[in-house]
Amino acid sequence: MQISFAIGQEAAKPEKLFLPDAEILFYPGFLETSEADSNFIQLVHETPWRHDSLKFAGKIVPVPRLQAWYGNKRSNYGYSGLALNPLPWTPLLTNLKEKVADCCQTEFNSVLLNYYRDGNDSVAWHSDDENELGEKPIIASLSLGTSRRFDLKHLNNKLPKSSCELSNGSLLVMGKGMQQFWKHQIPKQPGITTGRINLTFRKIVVSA
Ligand SMILES: O=C(O)CCC(=O)C(=O)O
Ligand SMILES: [Mn+2]
Repeated sequence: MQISFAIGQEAAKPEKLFLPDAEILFYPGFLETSEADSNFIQLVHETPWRHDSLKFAGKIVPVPRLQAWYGNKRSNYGYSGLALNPLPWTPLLTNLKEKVADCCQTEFNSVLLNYYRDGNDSVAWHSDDENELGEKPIIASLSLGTSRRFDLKHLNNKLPKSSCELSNGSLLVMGKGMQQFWKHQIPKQPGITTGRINLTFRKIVVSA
């Protein structure tokens, strides 16, 4: 069975998504469309996108999207054997970080940018549960450009899967329980020919 979230169009009002064992809020119109559009274009052009490859079962596989990692000094991050050193904050990313932090009433020291060039780009099922994110991370996910489907599944496979559309300018705040009990993915949607950028603001726990 599949349940979908009912998503309204009202700006700056969160919708609480009801998922067992997790806190998750969705702000459909977090950014005005015109601001989201211009931020998308600026980021496509000014970001030094990297196209990494990962080793899976002895094979080198290209990551199916482009990425960039920005943050405070020493907020190094890694997943699946890939080490990312942060680029310094740009004026646009600093501005977005402050807006998102204000909304979430928390601080972030880094942001991962994913650029899905079209519907063939994706991110596979995973939880953001790396040690450097701490035990109960708050991860705030800002979407720019073409809407993409975001799927969620509980680690207990008996619960129904959920999904929602991450639209241009929307903010999804994943809180307590999300990385511990749920996995998420952006599936491939081959009919989509236009791009999307996602920014996940995170707080890396920097050891002393
Ligand atoms: O693109 C998205 O909405 C999700 C990205 C994601 O899950 C990640 O970078 O960990
Ligand atoms: Mn993730």
